[in-house]
Amino acid sequence: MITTSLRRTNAPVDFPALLENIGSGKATIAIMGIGYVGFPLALATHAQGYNVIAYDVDEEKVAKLNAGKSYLRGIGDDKIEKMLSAGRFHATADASALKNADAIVICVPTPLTKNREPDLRFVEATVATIASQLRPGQLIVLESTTYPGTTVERVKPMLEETGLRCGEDFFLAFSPEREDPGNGFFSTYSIPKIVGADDKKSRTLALALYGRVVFSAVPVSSTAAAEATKLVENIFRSVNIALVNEIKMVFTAMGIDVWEVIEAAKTKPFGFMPFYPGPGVGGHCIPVDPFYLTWKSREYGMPTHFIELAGQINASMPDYVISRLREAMDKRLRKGLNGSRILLLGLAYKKDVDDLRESPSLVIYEKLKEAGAAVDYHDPFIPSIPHTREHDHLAGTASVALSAKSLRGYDAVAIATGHSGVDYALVCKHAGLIIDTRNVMVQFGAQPHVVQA
Ligand code: SAJ
Repeated sequence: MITTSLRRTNAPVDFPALLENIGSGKATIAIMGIGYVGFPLALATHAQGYNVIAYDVDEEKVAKLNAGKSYLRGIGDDKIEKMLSAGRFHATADASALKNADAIVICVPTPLTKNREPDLRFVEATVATIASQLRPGQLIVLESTTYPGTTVERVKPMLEETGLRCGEDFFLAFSPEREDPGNGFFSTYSIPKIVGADDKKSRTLALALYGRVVFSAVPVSSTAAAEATKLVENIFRSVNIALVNEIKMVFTAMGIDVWEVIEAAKTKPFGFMPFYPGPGVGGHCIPVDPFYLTWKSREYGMPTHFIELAGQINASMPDYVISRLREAMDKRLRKGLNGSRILLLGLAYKKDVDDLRESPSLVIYEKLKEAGAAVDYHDPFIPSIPHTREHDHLAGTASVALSAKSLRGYDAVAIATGHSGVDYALVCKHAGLIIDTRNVMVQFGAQPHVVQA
């Protein structure tokens, strides 16, 4: 650890040179956390000519990157090989490499603790690593989704403990990630990027970086405004998904097809945005991010009714799906769940991704087993269940193949994720009872053995 006195040099930072370096693409950019956010960002910064240091604590990821091997669906080995052959790219787990970076971008997870409170341990560990190497003339950007105030209250003090001053010796900004895994339409480059900083120099440098890496860098007045923007984006989704889930339950009780109603409402050319009911809400963002604001708002004595109610409704959907399954089996098969055989179609948290994080399908899977059902799953994107924090005892369970014979062997098939590429005609033809949470079966017209859930 360089002592504070040594770290501070009296020579002022050559700000114009740093700005020119970053703005022209000649700079070295370190990206910390090479996951679903950091990996695309490394590609996007490299594509703009920067020298990219891909830092990750996972030595296996580092070795794969340096060997030109991808570990993320949607990013082929060829993309890494292209970076390696162009040079200007190196992966490392060695923090001392950070000293060579003109800008360091933090892309590590921000989950919730078991008590559903912000868990900033990955951010804090990463900032501590940066602080151990921080030198004058570096821009630090936090991209991880977090509550308003994190950059100023948690990140900045840790970096200023080195004796270096924010806005003078080093520079600090917040720019929320907007990666949407599996979205084939928008790329890192084509998604506008919010950029917030709390001093002019930091904002100028951060805008110079993102202004080159993405097609539109959108400045906001502070890091808190940038942190808040990302939360609003995802709270908006969580609340609207919960609303449509509640409406689904009401209309189902009324014998109205909520999917037909949404399609009809979509014909309104203004003032309406469709959301669709489902078996619950998964992923690394929507079930998590809103509660970062709930937690912070308590500090101001402000309630967050919508956020908490939306979370409750969305979290209750697996139980609703199972109640609809029970009802249908009771009425049609005169059978309970105990001792039944159920096939769960789709384990991933959303269509056409291989990501299980917070997936409601796993909750449904566990609850069906607790009810005494024998449960199999079929998911073309998940050949076998990987290790997960909450459902680790399911790790290694394999996806079963679909066949006329196998389908006929189940008391019911529950469609939880509407992946493309599944033979739904085979399912429709051979499954005795289908519980459809994604309206996938609508393509076959009204089917007496299909129950919306
Ligand atoms: N869901 C519904 N009904 C809907 C939309 C989603 O039940 O109408 C469910 C999905 O099945 C999934 C969960 O909600 O289980 C989350 O879905 P999502 O479409 O929000 O997908 P995410 O979690 O990948 O969200 C990301 C977010 N991106 C970032 O945070 C950078 C979100 O802001 C994006 O808007 C979203 O992708 C997107 O639009 O795809």
